[in-house]
Amino acid sequence: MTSSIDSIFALSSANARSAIHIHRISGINLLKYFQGYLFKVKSNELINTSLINDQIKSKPFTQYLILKDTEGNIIDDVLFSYFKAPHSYTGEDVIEISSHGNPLISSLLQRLFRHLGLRDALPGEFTQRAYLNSKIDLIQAEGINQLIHTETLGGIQLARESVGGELSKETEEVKNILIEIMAYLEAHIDFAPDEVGDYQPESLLPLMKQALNKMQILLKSYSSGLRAREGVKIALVGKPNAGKSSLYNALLKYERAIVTHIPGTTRDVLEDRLIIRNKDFVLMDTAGIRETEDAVEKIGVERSIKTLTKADIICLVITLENVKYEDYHKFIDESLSEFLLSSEFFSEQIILPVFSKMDTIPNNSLEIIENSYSIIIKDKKFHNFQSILSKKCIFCSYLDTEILSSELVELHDQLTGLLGQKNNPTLISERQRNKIEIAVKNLNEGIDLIYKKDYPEKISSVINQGRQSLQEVVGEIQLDDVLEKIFSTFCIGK
Ligand SMILES: Nc1nc2c(ncn2[C@@H]2O[C@H](COP(=O)(O)OP(=O)(O)OP(=O)(O)O)[C@@H](O)[C@H]2O)c(=O)[nH]1
Ligand SMILES: [Mg+2]
Repeated sequence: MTSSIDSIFALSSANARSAIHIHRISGINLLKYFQGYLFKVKSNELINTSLINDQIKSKPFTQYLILKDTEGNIIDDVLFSYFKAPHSYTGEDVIEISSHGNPLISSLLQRLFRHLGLRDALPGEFTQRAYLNSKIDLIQAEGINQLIHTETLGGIQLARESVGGELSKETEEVKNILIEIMAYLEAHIDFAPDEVGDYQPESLLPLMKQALNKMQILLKSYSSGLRAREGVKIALVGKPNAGKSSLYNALLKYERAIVTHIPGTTRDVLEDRLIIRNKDFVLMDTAGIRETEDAVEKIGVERSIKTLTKADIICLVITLENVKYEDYHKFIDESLSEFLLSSEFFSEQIILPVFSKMDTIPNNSLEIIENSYSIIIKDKKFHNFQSILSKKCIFCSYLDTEILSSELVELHDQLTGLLGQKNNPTLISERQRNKIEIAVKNLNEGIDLIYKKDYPEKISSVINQGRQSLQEVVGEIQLDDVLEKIFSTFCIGK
């Protein structure tokens, strides 16, 4: 089936000078448009397009051909591919023409397409047609869009999984559970107990809890997915001169931040992408936190504190460079207290103490520091931070960040869960999350109604609302404006 009446075209590759340009066309009976314009390369023999149409079935037709304009002048020699409906991306007839990548050639081709009666495609219109022709569902469409736009390796992995249909399958499973619940309720609304058994709504609770559990796992996957997609955010914070900017540069492997021996060097928050062992991070360097009368530094300190709220991992950089051996314990205790107890901005961040400039302190002090740290964090005053404060501390210097890198990779895995693995579907859009949240709310309401021994009609109606919301996740949406909003974020030609 097809919902479209006109045939569309677009340049699907970037319109820049390049080796090739790919033009895509989708519509009905497409080959007839090209009758009279396609010729064999060597013999210049006219191609009979109706013959191609008769010959091919599910496999695409691809041939190196000459394409001419309305006056019989050669536009270009092209790779001409024809995918016959429904065996194509959109489910309609699709033609893909690979020409030489000169914008001038492409404009000549587009002039011909318009002359033939084809229309310029809107952004995302090919994928929209694929969706309308049931080639993909809405989750897969969103996955395709993210596959193109994501800037991280994690994002690619998640998008690919979405296109693969794992999330669609999981959503469908939950939806089927809700349908099973509704079937039970509806049966007891319509039929007498001697026909369908006694009405025992409590027997539905295990099913409802199973559905709820599945949806809660999905909701959780959204924030882990977001981190994998956008990069886990690391903030380097601490006192002035602790060595934050030096670590920033060492991790990025180039001199990005200014480093001097003067406390208060960094004023602004710096932010860069960082990839360690194929894991995406966003690394942030901040101004050293201290009381200051300097107006500029003050703003820097305020920004540092703000950055903390955005971070997933806070590396609290501490140096024992100028601390006497016997004062280590006291200094670590004070540093942690000062940072943790005076702030109200921690919620779910992981706080990782990083002892810097380790080349300046004796090698044999590592164990002492480790021991002191593990004793200090057990103190009652840090009770509220037990779940976010790392159990181990990290040692590094600007010469050696290996242990820090390994720990960051481990925390990345922890924060992003087991994303990207089979059977572990992840929500990839705010829209999907919103729909699942509504379904969770409906289901909780249904459970409440069962406990209150409310009418089956009312319970069924609430569960039905949840089912509808799940249906909208995969895309059984009637609202055109919602669809338009989704597809308008796509590229032209996709
Ligand atoms: N020996 C040694 N010196 C270091 C190390 N890291 C930083 N330093 C020195 O310590 C001083 C301060 O380093 P920065 O990286 O600017 O410290 P910061 O924490 O960014 O300081 P502010 O921006 O002022 O908050 C500089 O003179 C660095 O060369 C290290 O690992 N070993
Ligand atoms: Mg600095």
